[in-house]
Amino acid sequence: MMPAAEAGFFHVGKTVSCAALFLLLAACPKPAVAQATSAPDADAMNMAHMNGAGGAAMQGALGPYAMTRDASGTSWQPDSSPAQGVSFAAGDWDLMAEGYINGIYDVQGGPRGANKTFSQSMGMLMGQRPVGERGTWGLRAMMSLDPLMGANGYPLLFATGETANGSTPLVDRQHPHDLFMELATTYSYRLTDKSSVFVYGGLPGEPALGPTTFMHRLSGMDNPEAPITHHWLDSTHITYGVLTGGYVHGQWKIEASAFNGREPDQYRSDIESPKLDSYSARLTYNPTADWSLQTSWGSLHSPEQLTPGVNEHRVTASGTYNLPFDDNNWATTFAWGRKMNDPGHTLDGFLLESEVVLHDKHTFFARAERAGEDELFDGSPTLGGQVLTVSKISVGYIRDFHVTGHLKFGVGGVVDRYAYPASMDGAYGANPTSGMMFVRLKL
Ligand SMILES: [Cu+2]
Repeated sequence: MMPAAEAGFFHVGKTVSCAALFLLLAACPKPAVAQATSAPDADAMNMAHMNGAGGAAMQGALGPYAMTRDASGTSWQPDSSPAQGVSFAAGDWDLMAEGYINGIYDVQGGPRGANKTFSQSMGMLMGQRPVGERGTWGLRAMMSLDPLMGANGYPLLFATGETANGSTPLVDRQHPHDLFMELATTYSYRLTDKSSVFVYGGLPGEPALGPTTFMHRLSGMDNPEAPITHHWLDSTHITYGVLTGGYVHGQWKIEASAFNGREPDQYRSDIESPKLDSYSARLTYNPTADWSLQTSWGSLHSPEQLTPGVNEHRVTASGTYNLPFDDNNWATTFAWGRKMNDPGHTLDGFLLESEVVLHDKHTFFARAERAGEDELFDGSPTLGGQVLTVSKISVGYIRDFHVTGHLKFGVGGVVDRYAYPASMDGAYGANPTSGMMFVRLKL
């Protein structure tokens, strides 16, 4: 197999200087989209739907498959997913940068709602290079300026999990993400033209548990609201200490992780000391270029710092379907997560989300969720400790304008409606409507 860097990826040597800052990257000249000069292991990669710049002959970070399959942590998405961000080469390294910054006005309705103006962001730089005949070494850094929004995050009805001050839980609020969301490295070793073994280590990193995390899922990444099922599905995406090992064979991947079960604390700008006290395993199958399916199981030691005596077992299953058509892309994810608190309740969460991007200008997105919650009324004599089933539906739209070759400026909005038991009307009102208006810059 030809080293990936020579295999038709575009070479823009001088862009090395652009690598550090994604805003600088936006100003870089748009690299020409090169045709693949050869297709190593073409039979092993499903080339049917390859679209997007640079992906055509690139191998994935974890094995001999199309690079477009790689998503957050060691998770997979459909091979037909469009390449994100900006790709370029520097020496033996193939690099990719992506990011966005949202400026948001948030209005959550009803008596428990609140308003807030804040910004939310993510910037990511990934690189990989061949090592010897069969090895691939990868590095990944992902950061966020979310800590600037304040330790108590932003108002989001029915979102629970983590803490702002170390003493009270965040309820009806989404926690900010940490400054360092992922600092990780991978090494994969190709056994045959179809199979490989790999290791992944991160501080912080994402263990093999759940679907691709929401800010990287094509079906939901443009919705500025975190899913209220985040802590049922993908809340482990920032974990201070992760070691994963896995095996890839064709369309299949099996992997297991040891990781720190504790969620990040309220200090969002530090790097917490690693621990490996929790375990997970995940089986992923991409049956066609347009599908990615996973099921996973995890045992989390003491995830919540406010209830350290409670452990959690989690099972998830999800499927993502991606359909590129003309210069458009439509992605849909269904996911189920079951939290089994020990001691405590067994709680199910369901998510269905979909997003279609038309001509890189119009983004329509929607998300429906349903979750059994027991943290909304902590300490209440009537509803405290009960499992209450809450449903939420969100619909939104973004209009993007191209600023430079890689940078888009967008204006968007999202509206939310809910359903919940009438016993909650006193706290949440009979019929609240929430929403966000936002502007964004996106690579
Ligand atoms: Cu999160």
